[in-house]
Parts: sequence; C-alpha cells; structure tokens
Amino acid sequence: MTPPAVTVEKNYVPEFKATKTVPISTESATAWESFKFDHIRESTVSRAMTKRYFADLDKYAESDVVIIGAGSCGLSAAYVLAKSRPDLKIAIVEAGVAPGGGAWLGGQLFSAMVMRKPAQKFLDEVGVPYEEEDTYVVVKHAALFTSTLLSKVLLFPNVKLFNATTVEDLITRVDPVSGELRVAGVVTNWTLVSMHHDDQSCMDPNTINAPVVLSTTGHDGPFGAFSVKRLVSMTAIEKLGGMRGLDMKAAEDVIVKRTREVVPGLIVGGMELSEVDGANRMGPTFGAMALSGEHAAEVVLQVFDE
Ligand code: 48N
Repeated sequence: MTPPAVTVEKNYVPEFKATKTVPISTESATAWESFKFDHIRESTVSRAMTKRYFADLDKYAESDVVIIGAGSCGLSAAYVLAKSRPDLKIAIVEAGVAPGGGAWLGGQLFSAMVMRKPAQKFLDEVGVPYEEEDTYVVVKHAALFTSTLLSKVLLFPNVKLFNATTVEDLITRVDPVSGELRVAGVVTNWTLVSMHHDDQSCMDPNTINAPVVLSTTGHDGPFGAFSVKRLVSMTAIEKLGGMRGLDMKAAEDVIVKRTREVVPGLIVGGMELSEVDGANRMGPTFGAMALSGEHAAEVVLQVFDE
C-alpha cells in the first residue's frame, strides 16, 4: 500500500524576504580592515562569568523546585511551571553540557520529530511550526522544537539551568512520627566528577534544598532513570517495573496519565516513569514527553497550592 503523499502545509515555511539588515553596518570592505572591538582584559571576562555563576549557586541553594534532566519532558515542565508561577525559583540540573536529552533528533538520527495529536497544542503554545497530518503533526527539525522550548525556558527570570552538572543523590528527610521518607532536595556535582567517583576518592558534592523535586532523567544514558534507581537502592521503593518493549499507542497514554509523585517530594515524568511502572516505551514520538511535562508541572503546583 503506497503511503499517503505528504502534504506540506502552505504556512509551514514563512515567506522570507532577503533584507540587508546587518548589526555592524560597514559601508565598504575597507571599513572591515579598520574594525576593532572595545578593549577587554582576560580577568574581566573571568569575573563576569564566575561572579554570576556563584551568585546563582548562592541564590538557588534554596530553590522552590528542582527539575532533574533538561530533556523534552523536563523542559516542558519547566516552561509550564515558570510561566504559571513567576514567584517560584526553579533550578534545572542537567548532566549534559547541551540540554535537550533525546529530543535533538526525531529518531535514529532523522531530523523530523513526530508528535501525536493533541500534543500540537503544546507546540502552538510554545510557537513551534509544524506540518499537519490526520492524527499527528511533524516538526521539520526536532532541533527546532528543542531549541525553541529551551530558549523560552531560559528567558524566564525565575529559571536557572545548571548544565554539565549531575544529580548524584537525593536529599531526604524521615518524618519522626510517621517514619515516612520525603525527598527534600538534590545532591550535585560536576558531571565529570560524578563519573569518576570510582577512580578518585573524596570528591564531595554540593547541594540544593527544595520542597519538591521533579525527576525526568529518561531511560537512556549514563544516568538514565537516576532518581527511581536511587529510591530502590535506598529501599524507599521496593523495585522497578523495568521498561517494556515498544508499543507506541499504549506507551504514550500511560506515561501522560501516570505522571505522579512517586514518593513524597519526588514527582517523576517522561521516560523515567516507564522504568518505575514497567510501561512500554513509545519510540520516536514525543507528544507524551511534552504532555507528561505539562502534567508534572500541575502536580508540582499542587504542592504549592496546598
Ligand atoms: O530525553 P531524555 O532522556 O528524557 P525525557 O523523558 O525527557 O524524554 C525521553 C525521550 O527523549 C525518549 O526517550 C523518546 C520519546 N524515546 C522513547 C523510546 O522508546 O526510546 O532526557 C533526560 C535528561 C538527559 O538530558 C540527561 O542528560 C539528563 O536527563 N539526566 C540527568 N541530569 C542530571 N542529573 C542526573 N542524574 C541525570 N540523569 C539524566
């Protein structure tokens, strides 16, 4: 059966008119020869970076929300949270230098990203153009979705991204009366340090206190499903269900519906959840990631609405 012809929506690629607006207008080639930047000293650059970074470390040492993992689910949650509660301090901790997780490609190194309806409503909200099909939409470049979402999240003044930084443990409290364990923040280190605890001793971590943590660490990669595996190793939960085989239809509905607080203070979303519940994986379709992020944000907000 021949696949239906792909109809590219007229409005997909906006009409661009070549314009000669360049920020540094030089009337002639010779002008470039005399071009020069304003003066700078190396220490000025160093102080400009470190002053801000350490001021942020100080400011976010007490955060309202920590999001572990800046993949499609974590970034979607961060967008909803930051937009709906500008009063909340949101720290995003991402192990990679480049945030985005598995959402830079649509699947097996292909550029296009598929999202099943109604997830296109999230794309409309964030302002990502797509081609419309009958039960799904296609974003021309997965990188367009991720870069647009990332840029919107990082523009919020109440968000700080700590990338190249790994959550290597959870801060926990045990209620003296009920004995109930609650997650109360995260333990962090530079990712390169976190990856070398086996061959270097005593590289102590840093911490971020927060009343609620959202873990969206995915199922892949060196730290995949980090928080839920840590809950098992600290016997806060008995065992993981283990991610099941690929079943696109079943997987996406389950992940969105079951995004939830797994232990008090720790909400889990995205593909990390499939490891908890033994849910199927969904393969190269990303609507569930965006909507699990949206659902996770609502669960987080309930903590602050109480
Ligand atoms: O993209 P991921 O891996 O996770 P999600 O849940 O946001 O999106 C999952 C999605 O990309 C898929 O896997 C698709 C739908 N495929 C499904 C399938 O069936 O194959 O992002 C997780 C992020 C990554 O950027 C990691 O670097 C980061 O979390 N991370 C951490 N960051 C800090 N500390 C950690 N301990 C940590 N662990 C992972």
